[in-house]
Amino acid sequence: MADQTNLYRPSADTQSSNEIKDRKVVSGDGGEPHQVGDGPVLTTSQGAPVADNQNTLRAGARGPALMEDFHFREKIFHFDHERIPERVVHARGYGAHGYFEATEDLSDLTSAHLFQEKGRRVPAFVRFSTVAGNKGSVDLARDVRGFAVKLYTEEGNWDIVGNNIPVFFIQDAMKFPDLIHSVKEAPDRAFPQAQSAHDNFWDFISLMPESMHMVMWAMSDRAIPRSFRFMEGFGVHTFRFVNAAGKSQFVKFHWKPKQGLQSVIWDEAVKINGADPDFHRRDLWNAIQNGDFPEWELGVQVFDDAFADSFPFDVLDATKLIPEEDVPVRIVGRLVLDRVVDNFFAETEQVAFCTQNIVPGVDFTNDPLLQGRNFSYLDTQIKRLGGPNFTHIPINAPKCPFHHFQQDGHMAMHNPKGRANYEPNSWSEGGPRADPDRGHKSFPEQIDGEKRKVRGELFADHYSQARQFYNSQTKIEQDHIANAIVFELSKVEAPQIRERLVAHLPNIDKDLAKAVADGLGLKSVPKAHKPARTPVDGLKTSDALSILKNGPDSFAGRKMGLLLSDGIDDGLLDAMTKAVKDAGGMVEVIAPKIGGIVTAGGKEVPAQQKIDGGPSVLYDAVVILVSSDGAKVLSKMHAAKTFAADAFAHGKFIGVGGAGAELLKAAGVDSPDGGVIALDKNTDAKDFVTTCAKVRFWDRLA
Ligand code: HDE
Repeated sequence: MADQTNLYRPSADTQSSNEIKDRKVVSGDGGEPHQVGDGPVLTTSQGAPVADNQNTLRAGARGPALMEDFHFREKIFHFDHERIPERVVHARGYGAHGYFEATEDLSDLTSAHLFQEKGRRVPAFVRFSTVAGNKGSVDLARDVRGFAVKLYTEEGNWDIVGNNIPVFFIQDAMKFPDLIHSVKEAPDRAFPQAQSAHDNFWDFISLMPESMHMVMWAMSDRAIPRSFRFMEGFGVHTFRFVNAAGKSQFVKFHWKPKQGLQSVIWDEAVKINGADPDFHRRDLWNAIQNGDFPEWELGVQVFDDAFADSFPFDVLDATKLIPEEDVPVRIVGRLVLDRVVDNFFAETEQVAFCTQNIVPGVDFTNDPLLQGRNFSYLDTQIKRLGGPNFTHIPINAPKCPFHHFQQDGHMAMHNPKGRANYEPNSWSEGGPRADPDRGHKSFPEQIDGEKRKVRGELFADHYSQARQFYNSQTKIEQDHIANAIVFELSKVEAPQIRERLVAHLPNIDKDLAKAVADGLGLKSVPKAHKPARTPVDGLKTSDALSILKNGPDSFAGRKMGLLLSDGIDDGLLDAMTKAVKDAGGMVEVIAPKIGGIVTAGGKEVPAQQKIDGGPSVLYDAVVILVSSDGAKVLSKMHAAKTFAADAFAHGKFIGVGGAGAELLKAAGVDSPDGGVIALDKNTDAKDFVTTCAKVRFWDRLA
């Protein structure tokens, strides 16, 4: 019987810390100098101590290398095999550990062990990702974000493999390879990377009316989140909860960030990708390392067959959502991320999410996308991780007892013990047996149908919810959607593709169609495609769909950039630093030199960024606190002027202390508005930080 106590654990020798330790450097056997120290002895993978890690074994100092050097051969062979195939989608991702706690007893709805009692906690691992880009691509591509959660429950691993958008581009898994081929680099030229702004993607999309709802989301600021911490997650599909009595209800899963929703704007995204391609992963790492643990609430929308039958759309259609106003989201748990990984590859890269990993009390529905995924995820892990034993890798292994008769295969690490590896058997140590009471039972849904390649009738409505989403946005958000479509289609070379896409938009909103047509320089809005099914009229708008209506209520978790020069007032600097920290935010000092600045009072303040490495796009709000000499120096520096000009152009709140106004002027900000706030006295700092909770001075961008 397989046993979970047998997991391979390498010794943890090194810790992530910034501490520097000067080790003694000595010369090798007449060769390169090398370090000795009081740490463990370097060994081969077989555990043999290594004497020299600088020189291969040679016949003579200038002679040929010898094959006999087993240490050299092992080191190089292992290096040669370091890479595994990256994920075919969601290749770029970042993970963290934490826990999930049930805040409600849901035993009336589900027999899931986790929900049998309020307060039950299980370990969790979450991996966030972009979809289209390769592993080394930028974090702020316009893209959907993966939000994959593994809950290590006492009755097995439960994976909720979701996204930050509650609907999907396609309705049937059959179309997934086409969708992904179209968005990834074109096969003949191998570009563009991590972008949807190209002909192939829009060619496919414009021929797939079912994608229109998701396109509205993907063109909204949801696709350029400020941070993983400030985005929602969704299970997307309709699942089932099944209780101990066998009663089933439908359920949709939502993750709601306690931090509030926040996105960047497109011009920021473009610049952040240059300034810090790791913006999102760095953000998550820093927050967790600073003890500012991000938290999400788990919400469920639970509904029965009667609701499903009365809903104007098919609840099995993943291109549709159920508005929160129709079925409220009930908060039933909390997810907290409180630990970064020890090793990126071992954990984040090797974690294998599978939609088919569910636990008793949870079940699938016949959503054709979900059913297809249940095949794909297992299949892809076998390829990616090299065999069926990927469940033996610690990050994937259950943390509850597990016993089965699966055996052998590459890298088998806990094969069944003893003689019995089959069942039934009559050996006294005969191993595990199925338990009809505890085991997972599929909901015995009555199925009756013709075997055909078809979809449900209601799947054919492709525009109603796209319109509902668009109408639920604030004016600013609607403008961003129009601008994003114009941007993307302006990168499309074939005019026919541009027009074919625009011809969908009048079915969503006439003003949107007109704005996009104008933005593209079309003479008129093309004739609308005929909808396959008459759209549903009069759908109510839903505030839950807007980011701006669900923004933060404090500066907690946000980052203030302080642009400083020598000779500034100590009091204001201290007051600002304190105000940001008191609000739960972070400060980063940007200065002309990385060595930092010296205040008027003679205090040395180290910088985290030299001005050209710390543009204002990296911060949620900025303060320009400079002396008049400092303002003169900075006003001649392009990076400093861009810092100020961009902060203004991006609608940021700008605190101005000392001679900061001079830099703003030099940057072309001639008419400061209500979002540019003079910091005359130390007490202004607190008010400024309170104001910054609004994230942007939206009037400037309207
Ligand atoms: Fe995935 N998807 N997907 N997907 N997906 C993968 O599995 C697939 C879909 C999602 O951080 C792959 O391990 C098909 C919807 C996330 O490791 C692969 C279809 C949603 C992740 C795969 C979909 C997702 C993946 C690639 C259409 C949101 C990253 C590597 C039916 C509900 C998980 C891997 C991680 C990854 C297949 C559609 C979310 C190939 C066939 C809808 C978050 O198995």
